[in-house]
Amino acid sequence: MALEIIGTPNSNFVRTVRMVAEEKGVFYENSPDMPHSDVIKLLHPMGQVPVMKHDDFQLFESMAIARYIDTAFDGPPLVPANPEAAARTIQWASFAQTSVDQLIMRQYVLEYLFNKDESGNLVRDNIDKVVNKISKIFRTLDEAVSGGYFGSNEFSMADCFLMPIISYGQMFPEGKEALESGKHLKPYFDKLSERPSFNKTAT
Ligand SMILES: N[C@@H](CCC(=O)N[C@@H](CS)C(=O)NCC(=O)O)C(=O)O
Repeated sequence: MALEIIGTPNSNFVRTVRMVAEEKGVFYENSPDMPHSDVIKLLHPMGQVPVMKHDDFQLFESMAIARYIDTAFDGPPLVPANPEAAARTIQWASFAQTSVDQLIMRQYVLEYLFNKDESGNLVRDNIDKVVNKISKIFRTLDEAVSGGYFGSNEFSMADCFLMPIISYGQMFPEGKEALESGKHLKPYFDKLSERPSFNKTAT
């Protein structure tokens, strides 16, 4: 059976693992189930997406899925072979999956998308509490991509974790300004936005 990536395609983490599959040239199907749907609750203890099936092998957690796709299939490796370079790649991928995702996606983007009052107007309270942290993490990211890619001078799995988050973050004013105020991050974002793996996974 073909690789099946399960989860709504507008999830940044679903996009990450799809980007990994696209970069590897692996054929896959994307089933667009929502978090906490009956299907997902059977496959992930917290009802989160993405989850993956490959024949009778099942996985949850985007890092595990990304590593599986990278190592179980042919195609360009997305984690270098050298132990130090590999650890560095996973360091930045994990940083994106945890700290960057928490701040930019959970505490900023989702607030813009869903925290509305009864009349449908944006409630900014939580956004205003994190704007300084947003600027700071964008500065960290700006420095981290100064070699051309995320923590590296070669494309890697870390870029697959970062790009979907930056893509969402720059849709809103503070994120856009933070992206554009750095020296390296905007050129990085523009360059990687041209990759087929990024375009084919856009929603
Ligand atoms: N650590 C998980 C996080 C996955 C995650 O947060 N997915 C979001 C969609 S982007 C989700 O399912 N949210 C619903 C929830 O957390 O209840 C991973 O890396 O796969």
